[in-house]
Amino acid sequence: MRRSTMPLELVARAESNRERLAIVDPEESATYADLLERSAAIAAGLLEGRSTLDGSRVAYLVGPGNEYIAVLWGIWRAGGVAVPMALSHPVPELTRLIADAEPGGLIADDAYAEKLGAAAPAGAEVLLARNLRSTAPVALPDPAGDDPALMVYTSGTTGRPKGVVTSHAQVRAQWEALEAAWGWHPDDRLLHVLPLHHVHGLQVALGCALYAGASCEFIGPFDARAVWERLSHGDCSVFMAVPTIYRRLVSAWEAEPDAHSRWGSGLGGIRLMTSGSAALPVDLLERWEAITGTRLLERYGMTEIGMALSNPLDGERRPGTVGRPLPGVEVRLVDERGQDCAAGVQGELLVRGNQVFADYWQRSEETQAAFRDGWFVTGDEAVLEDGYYRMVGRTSVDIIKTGGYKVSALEIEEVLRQHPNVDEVAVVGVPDTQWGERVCAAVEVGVADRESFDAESLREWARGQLAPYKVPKEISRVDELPRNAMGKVTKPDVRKLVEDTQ
Ligand code: MLC
Ligand code: AMP
Repeated sequence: MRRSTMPLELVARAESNRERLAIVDPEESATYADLLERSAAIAAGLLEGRSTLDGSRVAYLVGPGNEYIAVLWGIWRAGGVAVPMALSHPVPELTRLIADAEPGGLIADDAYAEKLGAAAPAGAEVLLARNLRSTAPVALPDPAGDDPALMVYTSGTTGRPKGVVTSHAQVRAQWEALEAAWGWHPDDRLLHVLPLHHVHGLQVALGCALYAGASCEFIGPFDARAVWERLSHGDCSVFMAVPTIYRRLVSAWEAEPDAHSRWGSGLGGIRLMTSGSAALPVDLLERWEAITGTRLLERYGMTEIGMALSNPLDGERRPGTVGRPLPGVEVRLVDERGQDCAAGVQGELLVRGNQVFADYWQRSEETQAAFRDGWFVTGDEAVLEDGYYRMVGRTSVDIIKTGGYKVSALEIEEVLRQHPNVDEVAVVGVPDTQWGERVCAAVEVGVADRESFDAESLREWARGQLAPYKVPKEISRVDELPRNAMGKVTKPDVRKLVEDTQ
């Protein structure tokens, strides 16, 4: 028997907030009533007379704003699995993801229809969001809690990105943990600046705001001055970003002393500013506090688990740490033998709880390998100090975090190897003040091509194949990559070599 846990509690809550403002976007704002009406019409349009999409995946490429949410909710309300695609991805990368996801439907807004069409398999139709309207009301299905809701692609250590499938109950558990911990309230207004194809922008920011009945405002692609101007109005209460964005906001502040009194005047309305997706350097936390009077709340999470650890809303936010487990989350630190670590001893972080994902799409072996005795193995290293967790690194050198995006060195290598002049390549992350880590590559090219090798034209080629944040910022040509006795490329040596040549 299907277990009903009212996964679309989101819809029930929206019903009770009908008149409240849900979305503010540069085109058109929407109340919860508007979102309910639009999403029901989209669901009906997707169903085309069927009773449910029954877990079929629907990939969508839609810019931030109220149409995005209507599409997301419409997919859920039709019983489908929402698969957000990245606006910044070039066609070849979208093509690879769509081929992997095998979606039963594709939706785009007017601005992105051509791009999605170019990435779609031959004969597949791209539905235009604005055309998905049904005039006649239809009965919508009631997905069970265990039914899949969301599939977000994230780079794993195993080359190509994997689809992380999360059920309705897990998605809801992720919102509820943060609602309880961070005091989300219908009177909140979130200023939203993050991409919507990853959990930070989608689940932690947008999802929680709407679950709580709050308002979420989009102001276009991230622009530091525009954010300061918007914050200066004093009516935004919550802001969430990655450290690179805070670094940029600090730079914009420092570059414009004449704007300080105006920009600073609206900060009194802010009750919460959070940082995550990458380590927040203590100097940045301190600089931010000196400018704004607000101490950033740093938290830790991952696509597969939602948010796991957080500094407190009230109480001490300790610089350089990610706090304690969120409500409903259990964590452990284990050594290489799988034994629990004592306080003060670094180990790998394992996580368990209702918000942990269901599986990697069509990768049962990788799903199995990701869990140990029911605990999800994060690949992140941490240490517990005086009751607070501090992140200390990752178990794999092939996972890089750049500007808050997780990228797989192996995936980038696989793509660069397809260039005709590249014989072999090694990709590494190099510490960087702006990006946290910067993606760099060392390439071996054939003897005949060495003289004519041009790193910039290789980067240009890579831009056509890979998401912009995966394109190496620097590419160094080497005669031979460093290898160990077994012939395996040694990444720490590559990193040193790349740093030395810059
Ligand atoms: C853009 N570029 C990046 C980059 N973002 N390069 C490396 N890393 C990034 N993150 C490229 C651009 O394509 C461009 O390349 C050059 O860098 C400068 O671009 P820009 O215009 O200055 O960058 P911008 O578009 O403004 O983007 C910067 C940013 C963005 C910080 C706003 O990266 C961003 O929104 N990051 C947030 C990512 C995020 O939400 N992660 C959450 C994952 S979920 P060129 O070659 O054209 O010069 C997760 C779980 C959790 O991690 O715990 O939250
Ligand atoms: P993603 O796979 O894109 O969801 O990224 C998740 C990864 O981001 C985690 O595995 C961590 O490596 C990293 N991460 C998230 N938050 C933090 C944080 N506060 N400090 C350090 N690393 C973080």
